[in-house]
Amino acid sequence: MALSYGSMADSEATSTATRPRAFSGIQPTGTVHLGNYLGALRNWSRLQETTDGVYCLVDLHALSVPREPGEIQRATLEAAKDLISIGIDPQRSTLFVQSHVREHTELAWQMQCVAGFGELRRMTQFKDKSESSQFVSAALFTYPTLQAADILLYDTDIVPVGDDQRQHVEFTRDIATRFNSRFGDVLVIPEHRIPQAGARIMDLQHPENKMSKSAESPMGSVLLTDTEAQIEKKFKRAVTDTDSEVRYDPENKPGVSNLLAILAVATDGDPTTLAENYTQYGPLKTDAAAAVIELLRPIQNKRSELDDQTTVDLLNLGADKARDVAVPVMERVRDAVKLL
Ligand code: AQP
Repeated sequence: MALSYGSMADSEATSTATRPRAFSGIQPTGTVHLGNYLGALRNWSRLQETTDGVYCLVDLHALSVPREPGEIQRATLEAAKDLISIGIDPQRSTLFVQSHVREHTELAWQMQCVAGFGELRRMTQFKDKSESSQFVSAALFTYPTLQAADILLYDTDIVPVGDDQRQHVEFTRDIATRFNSRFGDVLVIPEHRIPQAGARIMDLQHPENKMSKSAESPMGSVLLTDTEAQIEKKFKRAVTDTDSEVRYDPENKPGVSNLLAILAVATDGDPTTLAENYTQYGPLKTDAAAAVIELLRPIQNKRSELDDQTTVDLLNLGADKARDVAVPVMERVRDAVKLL
């Protein structure tokens, strides 16, 4: 299959050293959902216009909870297709798999050596995930140090993420600053870029929780691969509340506010203003579903054109480009730490 992603020369021409660098990652742990897209991935795609984008499928992070052998392999390929179809251009940006660049785990160790046990224990994602798991791996606990390494290995300026990752990016800044104060001016201190709208899309069945790949009910998450009928059904069954007033009030009316937020982000509107158009939940659900179907249609069309081999080739290209940046940064760190 012949898909055109431009030439290498094109990519070099657009990726100039003067652009700020954006880095972010996603776990290949299931089909990308609407929360991932509106909270992070749409921003990744847009930032390609103004930044040098480095986007990573963080397969090693996915191993921090028990998985069947082979599960992550397939999911990584599918997640790569998701990212390409939402608009990440593997020629213009760097799209790669974390485990293909060994420097991530080496830098993660250096980060563990400057991170405090107490600060890791305060991470809300660890608290949430460890409470709901039977087996809590050491990797789940040190997860933010590997995430810090992912970011810092690319001299990253901007980290486009959803609101749930705010604390991890703050932690990255803290430990990078600590590392620099011990070893010299080695690491670039990054900033998060969290969208004003869509930063926390909630589960349609449990609107008090964020939409998540590991959600209990499949009806709570809208997947990028869902059919029109599935999307309509999920919105129709979305949990609202007992009274029937349509108002944007995330604290007191989380379900309705989530529907308004989704409709607003999908149509570039404002949730409070949109609420004035509705007196009942039914039409709001119908309109939110229709807007999401329109939003996802071009992504789904593009995804159907991608095959496995093309995707693997593009990821290999990405790994080469990622190593070009990561290897010298890791050398800088080794030199600063001064081992024999
Ligand atoms: N609900 C959300 N709203 C807005 N942004 C979100 N993100 C995740 N959920 C929402 C952003 O998506 C990027 C990738 O995050 P991830 O790989 O951690 O995906 P996940 O869906 O959040 O997965 P879980 O639930 O944490 O873990 P698993 O895979 O175990 O189910 C990030 O930028 C995140 O902010």
